[in-house]
Amino acid sequence: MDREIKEVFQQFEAAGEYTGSTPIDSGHINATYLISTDLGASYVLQKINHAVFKRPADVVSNKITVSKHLQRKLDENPGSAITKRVLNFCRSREGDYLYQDAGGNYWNLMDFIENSRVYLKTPDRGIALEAGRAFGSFLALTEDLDPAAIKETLPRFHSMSLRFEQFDEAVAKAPDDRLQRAQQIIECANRLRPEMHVLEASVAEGRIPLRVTHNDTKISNALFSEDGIALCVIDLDTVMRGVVHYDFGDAVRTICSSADEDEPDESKIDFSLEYFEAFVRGFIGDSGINLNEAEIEGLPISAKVMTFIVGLRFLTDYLNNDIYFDTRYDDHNLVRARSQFRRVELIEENLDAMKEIVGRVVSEKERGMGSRV
Ligand code: GN1
Ligand code: MG
Repeated sequence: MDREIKEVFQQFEAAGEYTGSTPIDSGHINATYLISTDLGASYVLQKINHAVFKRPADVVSNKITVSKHLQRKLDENPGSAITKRVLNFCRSREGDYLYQDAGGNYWNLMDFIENSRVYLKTPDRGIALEAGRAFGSFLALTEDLDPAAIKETLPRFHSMSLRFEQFDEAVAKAPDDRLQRAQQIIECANRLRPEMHVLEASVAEGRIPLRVTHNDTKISNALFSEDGIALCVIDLDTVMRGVVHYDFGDAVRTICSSADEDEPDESKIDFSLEYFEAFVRGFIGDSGINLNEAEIEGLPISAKVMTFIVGLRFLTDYLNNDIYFDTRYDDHNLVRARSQFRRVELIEENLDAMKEIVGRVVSEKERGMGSRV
């Protein structure tokens, strides 16, 4: 493996000689490696899972379009932009940002942002605030990027109808043992089904503007400095056209809890209103994002819907014998699904308080008050 990684790395224009690689395994789809070199600079090498991303060239094209746009914005407003750093992709020796090896695998390489770290779960409200700033400013800075410049790499990615179609199909074909172990949670998904289409319906009504969205705003996709300042949003694989709710809702799923995404012990899964308020202050109050009334109105419920959709996808994959997400043990996808559905319950319990917080932060923003965390 090490030899393969070294050979692929050498196909890119990078400074320094390869000295070693370590897998970074926080992602569930693509394989990612941290590469070290004799000159001290490090790189992140990514193998794109082309069973999932059928057009890897489009994925890389989106990454380049967005990161070049962000870099331009940062250069124009060095003082005002919250994003401190932007991903920088390296060209292959053939001049493209994407390299295809003899085995048909697709790779891309980017600079590692030095002195940075990620969190797999949220440690405190300062990180929740900073994560809100990072994901909110990603949307603020891409507000003037024409969504038509971005390719639709995973059609209907956040479509609830599609996810239920896939779920129903999986239930029909699932092996008996898995069906049995998942019985309770399948019932839970079916109970919630009618109310989960609200976001899709309001998008279809056309009151919510389409913009460039990140679409995978979990806490581990923000990069922080050692002293807890958000530096950059990473993992641009799923950047597509979307609505603010995709990013806001999915971010709440992991940022407003101190539990791991796959926490198996339900009693350890919390929902923190304190983190939620900090996150909202960062996302709406500090980021420079512009939201219309319909967008604001849908924010709290989007947390419930987006957390549910991820849970439904884990459950579907469990019923399909784990063909999509990487798993580390037998029931991993089932545990992940339960953990998301527990969060859905907790969000439901806190929905009124969440609406109040969003309303308060929006009105403070209108009155020109900044974040007060
Ligand atoms: C997957 O591969 P990764 O970990 O960045 C998934 C997201 C899910 C996420 C849940 C292309 O993201 O949609 O929200 O797992 N990505 C894809 O952790 O399906
Ligand atoms: Mg991702």
